[in-house]
Amino acid sequence: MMAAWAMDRMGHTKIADATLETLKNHKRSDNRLYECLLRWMGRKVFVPGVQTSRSPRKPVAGLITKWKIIGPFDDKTSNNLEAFSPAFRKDAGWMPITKGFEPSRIDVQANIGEHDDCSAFVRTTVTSPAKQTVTLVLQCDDLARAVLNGRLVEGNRVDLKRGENELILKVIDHKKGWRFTCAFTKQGKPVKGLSFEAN
Ligand SMILES: [Ca+2]
Repeated sequence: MMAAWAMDRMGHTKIADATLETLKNHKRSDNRLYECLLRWMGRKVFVPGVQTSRSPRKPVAGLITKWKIIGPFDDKTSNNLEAFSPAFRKDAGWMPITKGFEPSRIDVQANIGEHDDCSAFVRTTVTSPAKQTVTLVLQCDDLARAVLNGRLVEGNRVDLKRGENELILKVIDHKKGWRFTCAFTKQGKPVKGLSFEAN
């Protein structure tokens, strides 16, 4: 497994893929490590023995994909601004999200590794052409809470101001999978004219 990872790191993608393919059918003692490896390498996750016949998730139109991330943190609280304090630290080491993009969500573990009972923060700058009230679509495995322009969001109706808006999410994982979905909609459709920047 580590050889595949090393090959991938060195840019030998084809050799890494071939090694992963042989590992796929190999009788391994640690499927969880294999799954973790696939995530780290930004590959599609194949987990032997796990039911995969579930219907695929519908793509989310307007899914926001420009994010920076910090984490993991031990804290899983989200009921007040205090719970977001690591995201407001001047020395927070924000990193761009570069992996784990799915049509309906973003895999946190593809970016910061596999962890349980923890949280991470993601942030994006939303530029709106006008002041407007929109719907925040926010889903997470397992929990998420949003802070928009320094205020904790209650419910799913939010006011965007004209120009730049700072959106920070706390995405919380209890066990195993750790993914989130975030979009702005109006009458069920992506809000027109919004742009997003990870900065
Ligand atoms: Ca989970």
